[in-house]
Order: sequence, then structure tokens, then C-alpha cells
Amino acid sequence: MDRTFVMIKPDGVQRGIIGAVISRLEAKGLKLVAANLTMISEEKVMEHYAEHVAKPFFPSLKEYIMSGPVVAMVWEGKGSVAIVRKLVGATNPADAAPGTIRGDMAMETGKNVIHASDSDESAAREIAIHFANAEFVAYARLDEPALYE
Ligand code: YYY
Ligand code: MG
Repeated sequence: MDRTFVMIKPDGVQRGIIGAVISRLEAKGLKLVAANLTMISEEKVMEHYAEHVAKPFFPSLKEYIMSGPVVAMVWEGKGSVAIVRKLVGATNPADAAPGTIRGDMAMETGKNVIHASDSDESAAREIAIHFANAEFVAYARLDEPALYE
């Protein structure tokens, strides 16, 4: 089954909306298969945001991501990468559509609540940065037969 990496960023944790964000992914029908409340190390931030390290916003992005705990998660479901990106919405919350997490719960790009992998390749790469195989839990959701055709 397709997997995607999702992270509730420090602003989401500090604002007490962990549950609200997770509820949206659960309600969609996605299955949580790994989760970790953690402080992200500098090494992991550099790896995770490798594509952005040379960009002008990277120093502030790094400081923000390391400013408090994050909730790192892996969510499973058919087409989960594209589905979660849609649920998350545009990078700039001011442009994100109503009904999306960023559209409904955030104000500015630098504090946009949530990260989600942008492709299957990114998902595999990011999952490997943040989780070891032993951290995954295999189980069936009781509603799976009602979710899939
Ligand atoms: O994948 P997504 O999170 O929607 O956006 P990216 O373009 O990959 O940027 C990652 C992250 O960097 C973004 O969520 C906020 C931050 N950022 C920023 O602070 N300022 C920018 N101009 C662009 C991105
Ligand atoms: Mg991105």
C-alpha cells in the first residue's frame, strides 16, 4: 500500500491542533502506521530539506523546525501521497483553498502547520530519514472493506 510522510510542525504542536490535523487524515480513510513526537536534529533537518538548503528562507525554516517538538508520522492508503498533498493545501496558507489544513488552520508560509511528501520518491526518502523499519505497525482498520472498492 502507498505510504506518505507527514509531519505536524512545531507551530501545530504549540497551538494544540495535533488532534484536529490527525482527525482529518483519519476521517479521509488513511491509516496511521508509524508516529513519533520528537525534536528534530539539525542533521535530520538538513537531510529532510536537502532541496532547500541553499535557499534564502532555509535558515529561518531550520530554526523554526527545530524550535519545538514535531509529530512525525507515516500514513498509508491507496494514492496516499497525492491525497495528503490535496488535504494539506498550497504552501502559502493565504493561497490554500478553504477546506484544506493550511487553508483552514494557518496564516503564513513560515508557519504552515504541516509537511507532506510531494511524490512517491520523496515519501520513500523522507520515511527512511525519520523512521526505522521496526517502528512500523502492521494492522487492519476495521473500516477498510467499506473504504475500498
Ligand atoms: O512542500 P511544501 O511544504 O508545500 O513547500 P516547499 O516549497 O517544499 O517548502 C518547504 C517549506 O519551506 C514550506 O512548507 C515552508 C518553507 N518555505 C518558506 O518558509 N518560505 C518560502 N518562500 C518557501 C518555503
Ligand atoms: Mg516540499
